[in-house]
Formats: sequence, structure tokens, C-alpha cells
Amino acid sequence: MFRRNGNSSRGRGSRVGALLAVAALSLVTAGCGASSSDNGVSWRLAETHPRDYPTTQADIWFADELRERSGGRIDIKVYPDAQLGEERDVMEQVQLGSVEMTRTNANLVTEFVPSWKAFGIPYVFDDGEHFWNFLNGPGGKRKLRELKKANYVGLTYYDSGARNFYTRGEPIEKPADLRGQNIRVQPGSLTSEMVGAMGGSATTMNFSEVYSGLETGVIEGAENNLPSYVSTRHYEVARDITLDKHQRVPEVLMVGEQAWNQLTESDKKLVRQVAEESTKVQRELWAEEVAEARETLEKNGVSIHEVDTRKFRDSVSGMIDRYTKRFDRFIASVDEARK
Ligand code: GTR
Repeated sequence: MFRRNGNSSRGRGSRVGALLAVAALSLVTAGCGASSSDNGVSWRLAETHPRDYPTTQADIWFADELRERSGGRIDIKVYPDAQLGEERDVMEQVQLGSVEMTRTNANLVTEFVPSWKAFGIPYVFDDGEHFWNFLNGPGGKRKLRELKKANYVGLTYYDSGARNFYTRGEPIEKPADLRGQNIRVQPGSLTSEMVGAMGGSATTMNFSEVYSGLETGVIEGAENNLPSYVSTRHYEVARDITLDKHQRVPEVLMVGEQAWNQLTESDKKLVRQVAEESTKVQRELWAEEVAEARETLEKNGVSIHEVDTRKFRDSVSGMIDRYTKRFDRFIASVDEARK
């Protein structure tokens, strides 16, 4: 049986090389099931962010800890910087079993598991504490189980803070300032509808294309949390950010079902346990990164606009009502998490 070497010479090589390798591996593994043996598994974990970003650091912690605690039986190698492909494409590969794991953003899941759209309802969570009460409670656990419908096994959530608009030309201080502005949004999310409801227009684009989109003016703005705005250096080309906090969308660590079924019951438990522990690591790193990102922006003379978020919320109240009705079970758990 084919056995992959997690530390092969592919390393952090060119993306083209990595993609070719992925294609070749899919062909090989398609015939024989997967890369398992009686002794263990060797998996790849796709990550879109660079190595020093909090999600990637948590992925690496998870992989190292798991390797150690499984006595080397579960060998996971993390591929940062979208080396295994753009986030959306990787979701497909994980579904098909040609990549075993990924850390992705909930907004990207919606195309595969439509009920995950609920996470994109604007202002559905009051603040970080409410958000984590939900994720750690029965509502959050149920959302992870829903991933099964699309052949994913959800392991745990990571923090992603709040998403905010940033623009290269006119700053956004009130929803009406979105008029005439073309804003990049993640593939598949509710965000495009939200931008439209606020009066702007939305363009779907892969994460790695946003910098040049902003630089050349193909788009006037984008939206993200502070750490992503800084790590991608989008602030160099979009110099105004508005802290309107329109969404809190979790990051999720997941395994494809085919890969998952290679594990024994006790290894499944171990993987879940270590994944949950990695959330604590990520959340600490995240809090530090948010503070550092803010410092970087201030040092670099970016204009940070504090706004009345209620005005932004009011401008999409029709949309919020509609999705609140559609996702009533989700909303019941969200309400429960306020108590
Ligand atoms: C980030 C998220 C990424 C990616 C990105 C985007 O906050 O961590 O996984 O989805 O947003 O806007 O494409």
C-alpha cells in the first residue's frame, strides 16, 4: 500500500509543484483507499495563512502534540500559505479525500453545508464572550456535527474575531458610504447579500488575489479581522478600516470522512481531545495578535474609524429578520448562549 512521507522533499516548495504532487497523490490514493497502514496514518493539513499566523501556529501545535501522544502513529504535516490550493478548492479536495485535513473559515463552508450560512448572519453574536459561549455549548457542537452531511468531521473551532470593512478610497463611516463601492467578499458566504443590503456591491474573490485587486482598483475595499488585514498587508493599499464588526465567523479544524475512518476508536478520541486543547493555544495567540495588529496599524498611519455599529445593524435588519426565521434552531441556541 502506498504510504506518504509527511516530511517529504516537497516542503514549502512552489505552489505549482505542490499542486502537481496533490494531483499525482490523488491518482495513487484513489486506487487503494488512503494512506493508512496498521501502524498509523500520514496526513496533510491545508492552511491558507502564513506560518506565524495564530491559526497556523495552532495547527502546528496540534500536529506536534498528536504525533507525540500517539507515539508517532498519527503523523500530520501542516502546509501553510495555501500551498495545497485556495481555501475553497481545498474544501473540495478534503471532501473527496485527496487532502485529509484543513483549517478553514465558516463562511467558506456554506457552499458545502448550507446550514453553516447561519454563522454569517450580521451581528448575530453580541461580542467575543457570547460567541465563545455559543461555540462551546450545545449549539456549537451541533454545528460541528452538521459537517457530516458533506463528508467532513468537525473537530474544533478557532477564534477569528470580528470582520470589518476597509477601503482604498472613500472611508466608510456609515452604511451609506458603501454606495458605489465594490467590496471583495469570501466565496459562498452571506456577506455579499449583506454588502448589497447596505448599499454596496460585492465581488467574490480568492483570498490571495485581494492585495492586487485593491492595488489595481478592481475592488475598492474588502473586509476582514485585524490580524488578517495586517498579515496580508492589505493595509498598505487600503488605508482606512472601519470597526463596524459586521460578523464573527469562526475558524474550524476538520478532517475528511474517508481519512477519519482510517482511525481506530481510541485514536479518534485522542484526535478530538488534542484538537480541543489546540483551541486554547489558538485563542491565547489570537488575543496577542489582535493587540499587535492594532499597534502595527497605528504605527503605519492607517486610519481606524470607530463607528456606531447599531447603524450598520439597522441597515440590514430586513436581512437579519429573514435569516433569523430561516435558522430558528440556530438562533434559539444563540439566545441560550446569552444567559
Ligand atoms: C480570514 C480567514 C481565512 C480566509 C480569509 C478570507 O479571516 O481566516 O481563512 O477565509 O479570511 O477573507 O478569505
